[in-house]
Amino acid sequence: MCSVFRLASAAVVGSAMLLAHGAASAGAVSYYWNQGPKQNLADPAPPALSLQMQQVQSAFLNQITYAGTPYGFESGNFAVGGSSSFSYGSGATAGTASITSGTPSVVGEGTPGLQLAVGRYNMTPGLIETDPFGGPDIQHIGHWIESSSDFSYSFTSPMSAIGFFLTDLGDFTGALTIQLFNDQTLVYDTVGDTSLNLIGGANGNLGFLGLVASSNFNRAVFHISQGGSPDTDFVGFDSFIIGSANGTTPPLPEPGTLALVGLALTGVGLAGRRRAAR
Ligand SMILES: [Ca+2]
Ligand SMILES: [Ca+2]
Repeated sequence: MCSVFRLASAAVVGSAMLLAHGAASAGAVSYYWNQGPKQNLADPAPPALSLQMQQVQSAFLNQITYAGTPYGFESGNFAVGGSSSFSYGSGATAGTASITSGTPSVVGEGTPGLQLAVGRYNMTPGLIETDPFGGPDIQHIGHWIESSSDFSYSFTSPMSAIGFFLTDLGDFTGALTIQLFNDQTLVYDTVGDTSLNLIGGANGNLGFLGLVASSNFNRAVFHISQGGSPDTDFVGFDSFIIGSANGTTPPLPEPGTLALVGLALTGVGLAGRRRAAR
């Protein structure tokens, strides 16, 4: 009932405002935008973000608290073919995100046979090529994770917000759905989120998805279905943000508030009847 109230009021403001403010659904508020293909796939630098992309990302970031910078698989142990695990948070919220099912791999510059033109690419800004000859450098630049099949991240410290860039979604009719769990309890499922249009597009398209859940989760399941042949539609993921809802989302109506509204309506009705009686 509460989410119905949210959706009813949000529908009034129009789709553009919906995007900028996030769209409410059972379990989470979702923020998604896809700005279409990267124009120059041979350029290792991340593409400029469109205004709408920036607005959607900012709207998500405004609702959450997170520590550190987005996790972009560049430093530490994120060599090509290496670990996809990363640490997040600080203090009491510090934790580790680890792959607990599936096999997304860290790829990027230095991946044998991989051409940038396949459509997935790094979204970590500010990286500088240190190889003076411009050749592949395995250790330092331009990494992301990608997969064409399901995988899961588990979080040692439960959190309530997750955001990341998506590249090359749906150019071969693949589709992505995401489920957030707290242990075995389903917190949120993109499948039931009618406010979320998680579409991809042409080769090299760039999306950003942010989810602010209404309760904590400790596992995120990424389900990639293949519309065509198996393993044809790979999806890239980069710049993960793991955080907590900061409580500035508009509060849902409390039962007490609804009761007061009910009383007020009853009062109006009584007044109307009294006037009619005169
Ligand atoms: Ca990266
Ligand atoms: Ca793809």
